[in-house]
Amino acid sequence: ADTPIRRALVSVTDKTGVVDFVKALEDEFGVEVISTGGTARVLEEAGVHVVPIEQYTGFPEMMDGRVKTLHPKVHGGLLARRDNPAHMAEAAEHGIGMIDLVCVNLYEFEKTVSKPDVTFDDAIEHIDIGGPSMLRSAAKNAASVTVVSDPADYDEVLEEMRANDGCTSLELRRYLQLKVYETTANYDAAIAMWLADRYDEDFADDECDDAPAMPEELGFYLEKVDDLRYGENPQQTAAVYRFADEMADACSSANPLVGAEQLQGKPLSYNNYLDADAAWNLVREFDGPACVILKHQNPCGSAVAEDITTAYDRAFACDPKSAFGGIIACNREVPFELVEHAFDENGQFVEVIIAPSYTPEAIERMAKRPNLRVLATGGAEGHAEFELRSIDGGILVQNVDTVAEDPETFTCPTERKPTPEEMDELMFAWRVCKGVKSNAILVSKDKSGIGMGPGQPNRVDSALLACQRADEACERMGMEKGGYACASDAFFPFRDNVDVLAEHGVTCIIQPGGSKRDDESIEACNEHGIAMVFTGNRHFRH
Ligand code: 93A
Repeated sequence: ADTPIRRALVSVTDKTGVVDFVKALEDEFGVEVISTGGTARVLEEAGVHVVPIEQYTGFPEMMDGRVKTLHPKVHGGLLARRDNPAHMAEAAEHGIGMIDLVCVNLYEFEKTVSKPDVTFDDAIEHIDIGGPSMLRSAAKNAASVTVVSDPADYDEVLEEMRANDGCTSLELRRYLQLKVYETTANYDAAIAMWLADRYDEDFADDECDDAPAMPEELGFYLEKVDDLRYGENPQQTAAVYRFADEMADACSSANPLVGAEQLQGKPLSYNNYLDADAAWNLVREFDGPACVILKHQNPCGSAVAEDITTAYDRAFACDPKSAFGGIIACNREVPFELVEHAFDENGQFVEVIIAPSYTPEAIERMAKRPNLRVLATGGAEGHAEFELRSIDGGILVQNVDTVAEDPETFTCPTERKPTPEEMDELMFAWRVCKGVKSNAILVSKDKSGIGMGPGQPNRVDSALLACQRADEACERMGMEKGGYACASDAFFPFRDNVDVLAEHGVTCIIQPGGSKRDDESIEACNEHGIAMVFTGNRHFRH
């Protein structure tokens, strides 16, 4: 049968509700309450009398409070099995009284380490040892001991005691027991994660030594190229593999990214690989000299020009802010001037540059930026036949999106037809748009992708973003706003997209067509004097 609670130990950092709780324990149930320094002070100040822990154990709190409750009189009183005569005899022999209730919440470790200027020592001091020890001792003995680790449970404990002559039910004790181990598990996990980060910062070398090893059978198709420092985030281990044999034939292009020669710089990271791949696959689509600057999978700068340095300059001018920390991809040999423009004194920070090749002068100049990763692919031709993506429990395989874009097969349903110059511009926008995450809207002018609206679930938002960026670019470059070409990776479901684009000075549009409401979009174009071209195929990129 349950026995009433006679003695409690209260030691809390979060003092919410503790005064009322202890008052009730003492006044209503005559519980003897033992308490630690700060908690005792708060209670005494509120006029609640408690037994100081040092009086109870006969030991002072010591070592800056590191040792206050770690004592056999505490842990013996919590762990002794009340139904075990030998336990009870040992307790009596050593003068250990039973503690029936523990009310503890812990030093605020997570709150402490979330402060931006936290020191290592300060964090360590906020690792609670005595608190979790008491919680765990009491929870282990939940058959007899009530353990309260959360102020939210004070009322329920009191209510049960009121209803049961000062006892709690086994059901409640078991619930509180479970809650303790969840609490201490989370507490230790937070400590371990924080320490792991600090350890990496202070000691980790560049390689993660436990990068994922592919199952052996896959070794037939895949060869490990390198362990990566980490994956998309530091808590993820990672490696890069290359396709072998027939897989290589199907899933690699003539000039693949994996296998490109790295001329200098730190090893590529996981994200570098992903972004370099997206940039490289986009820039190689163009026949003329083209440059793409890519960030987080999207081309924030893109241009085609008479020479590759001009293409770079224009791509950079599209959005210099976003270009910071980006990936530069070129489809022509990179000359000295391009490097000079990209990396002058106050030049931008670039993660990776990828191109078919570099002139010797360019290579010499880039050596002044030893961290810059420089990749030479040897050429820009070709596409893989298939691409693979992993999903939970399997992989998706599809042909690479390489449909031949033949303007002869395009149609123009609007009253106004695009001029040859507009058609040229539209073809450029259409190509870049293919490299933008869906829903993708790309606004261009003078063969520069100055406005990008990537990855919005709502196409109108993509259109708005793209137009705003384009207007900003014009302002920055002192160009007149408007006169834009616009590409959309998929059809317009409603005319609202056209209206938004028209408002911002788009004069021609290229899109797949094929919506049930194409008529509405066509009508909107006619109202605004916009020339619209239907390609008949779309280029989602998820
Ligand atoms: O420093 S400790 O790890 N050593 C202990 O022996 C100890 N006993 C209780 N921390 C310890 N506590 C913790 O002190 C409790 O978990 C509680 O969070 C806090 C309450 O201290 P005070 O009553 O002095 O405010």
